[in-house]
Amino acid sequence: MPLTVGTAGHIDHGKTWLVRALTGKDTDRLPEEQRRGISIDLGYAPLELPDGRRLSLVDVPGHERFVRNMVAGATGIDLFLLVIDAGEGTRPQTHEHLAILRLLGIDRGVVAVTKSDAVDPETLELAVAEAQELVPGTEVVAVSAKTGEGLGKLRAALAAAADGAERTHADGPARLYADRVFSLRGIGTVVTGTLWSGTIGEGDELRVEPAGLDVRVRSAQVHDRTVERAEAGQRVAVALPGIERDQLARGDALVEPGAYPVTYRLDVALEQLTELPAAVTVHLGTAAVPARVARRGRYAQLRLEQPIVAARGDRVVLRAATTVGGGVVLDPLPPRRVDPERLESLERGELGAIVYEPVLESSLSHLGELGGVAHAGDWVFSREWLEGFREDVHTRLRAADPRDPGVDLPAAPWAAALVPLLGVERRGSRLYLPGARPKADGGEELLAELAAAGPNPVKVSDAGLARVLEQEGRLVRVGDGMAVSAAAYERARAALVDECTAAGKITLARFRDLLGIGRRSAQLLLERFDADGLTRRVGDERVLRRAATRNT
Ligand SMILES: Nc1nc2c(ncn2[C@@H]2O[C@H](COP(=O)(O)OP(=O)(O)O)[C@@H](O)[C@H]2O)c(=O)[nH]1
Ligand SMILES: [Mg+2]
Repeated sequence: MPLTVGTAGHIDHGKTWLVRALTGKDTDRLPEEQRRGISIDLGYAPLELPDGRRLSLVDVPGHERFVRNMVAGATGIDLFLLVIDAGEGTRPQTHEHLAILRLLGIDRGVVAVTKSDAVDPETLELAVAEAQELVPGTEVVAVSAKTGEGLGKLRAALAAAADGAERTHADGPARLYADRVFSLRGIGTVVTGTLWSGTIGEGDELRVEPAGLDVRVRSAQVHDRTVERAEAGQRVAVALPGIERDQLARGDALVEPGAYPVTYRLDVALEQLTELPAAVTVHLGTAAVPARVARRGRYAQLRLEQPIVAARGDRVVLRAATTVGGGVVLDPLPPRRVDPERLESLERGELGAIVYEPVLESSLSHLGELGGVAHAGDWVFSREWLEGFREDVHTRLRAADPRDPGVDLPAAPWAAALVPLLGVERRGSRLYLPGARPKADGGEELLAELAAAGPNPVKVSDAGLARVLEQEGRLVRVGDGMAVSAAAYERARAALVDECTAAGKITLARFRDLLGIGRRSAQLLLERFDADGLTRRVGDERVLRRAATRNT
C-alpha cells in the first residue's frame, strides 16, 4: 500500500496546481465528481516516483475543509507536502497547518516553495531561507507548477522523505471514523473514512458508536474497488445494509464491538500553541465536540458535551477560533478528579503505577497491558498494597482475643479472591493464623457443670468462653445466656426426632415429659431446634422440617 502525502499551506499558494503538475490529476475537480457519486475519494492523486514506487497525494480544497480533514483523517497521512508561495512567503494558514501537523505527530515531509517563475532569484532565495527556518531538518525545494522547474528535485525529495517513513497504523481492533455518510440506490447506507486500525471486510459485525448500533458489513471498497479486506491506513467505503442514513453521522465511529471506550472525559498531555481558553472544540477522528478544559499543569481533562470514541494514545486537536493546541490521550476513561501524579505515570507508560488498591482488571483494559501489578482472580492491585494489607491483617490477628483469635473477612468484593495470598486460614467469614485455636481457659470447669446438669440448660456467666466452647463443638448455647453440653443436646435431639418420627409431631409438654425437665428448659431447647432448622412450629405443636428429616 502506498504511503499517503497530505498537502498543506495557505490558500492560493499553489497546492492544487502543484499536485496537478506532479500527477496530471486535477484534484479541484474531484469534489464535483464526488457530488455526482463517481468517486468516494477526496482529492486523491497517485504519484509515480523515479524509482517506480508510488505515493498517494491527498489535496483537500479550502482552508476550513483542510483543517477539518487534517484533524480528522490525519492518521492516514504519512508525509506532508507544505506549499509556500515564493512571492508571499509564510502566511497565517501556513503556520496553522504546520502546527496541526506537529500536533498530530506527522513530522516527516517536504516543503515546496512554489511559483518560482513569478519572482526574482533574490526573493526566491529569501523565501527558501525562510521556509528552512520554519521547518528545520526538512528538505526545501523551489518549484514552478507553471514551467515544471524543480519538479524532478521535488519528486526526489518526496522519495527521500518516504524512505524513512514507516506506517504506524496499529494492529488493534477495527476503528473507522465516519467522514461522510450517504445512501446509494440498491446498496443502502455507505460510510466513508480512514481505517485507523484493524481490517474491515464483508460479513464483519461491527458497531456504530456512540449510538451503540450493531451493523453488518455488506462490502468494503478502497479507491472505488471492492476489496476482500480493507486495511489500516486506507480510505474505505463501507456499505451497511439495514440502517438508515440518518442513524449515522460524521464523527461516529465504526468499531469492533466493545473494543473502544465511549467517553465523556479525556485526560490528555497538553501541547499548547496559545493561551488555552476554558472552552474549546475537541477534534478526535472526525468528531468535533465542544468541551470544557480542566487544566492541571501539563495535563488537562477535556469534559465533552457529547460522548466520543477514544483510545489511549490518540491525538486530539483543540480549536477555538483557530487551533489553540492539542494533546495525547493518556486515559480515555479517567476518574472525574484530575490527578497529575497518576497522569505522569500513565505518560511514562507505567500503567501498573496507577493501580494500588484492588480494582477489576476489566475496568483498566482500555489502558493496555498492565505491567508490574499483582493479580488475584479478576482483580489487580499493587504488590506494595498487598504487603501493607497482609501486614495489617497479621497485626490484627496477633492482637486478637485469644479465646477467638480471628478477624472478620473484609467486606470488600475482592476479599475472597485475595485470601489465598494472605498466609491465613479462612473459616467461614473469619480469618485465622494457620492452625490457630481458641484458648478456652476455665472451660473444663464449665463443661463439668453442664455435664452434671444433663438436659437442663445452665446459666453461663462467661459468654466469650461459651462461644469458644461452642465453636469447638463442646456445648450448645440456647437462649437467656444459657447452655447445655453437646452430649445432652444430642440426646435431646435424638429423643425429639424419635418422637416426631413415630407421632408425626411433638408438643412442649410431651417433650418436657420425655426428658424429665422443666417447662422453661424444654422451651429453650425447642427454640434452639427451631433455630437450627430441625423443627418448625405449627400452632402449639412442632413438626420436623423435611430437610431435617432427610439429614437424619
Ligand atoms: N505563476 C505561477 N502561478 C501559479 C503557480 N501555481 C499556482 N499558481 C497560481 O496560483 C493560483 C492558486 O493556485 P492553487 O493551486 O489553486 O492554490 P491552492 O489554493 O493552494 O490549491 C492559481 O490559480 C494560479 O493562478 C505557479 O507555479 N506559477
Ligand atoms: Mg487547492
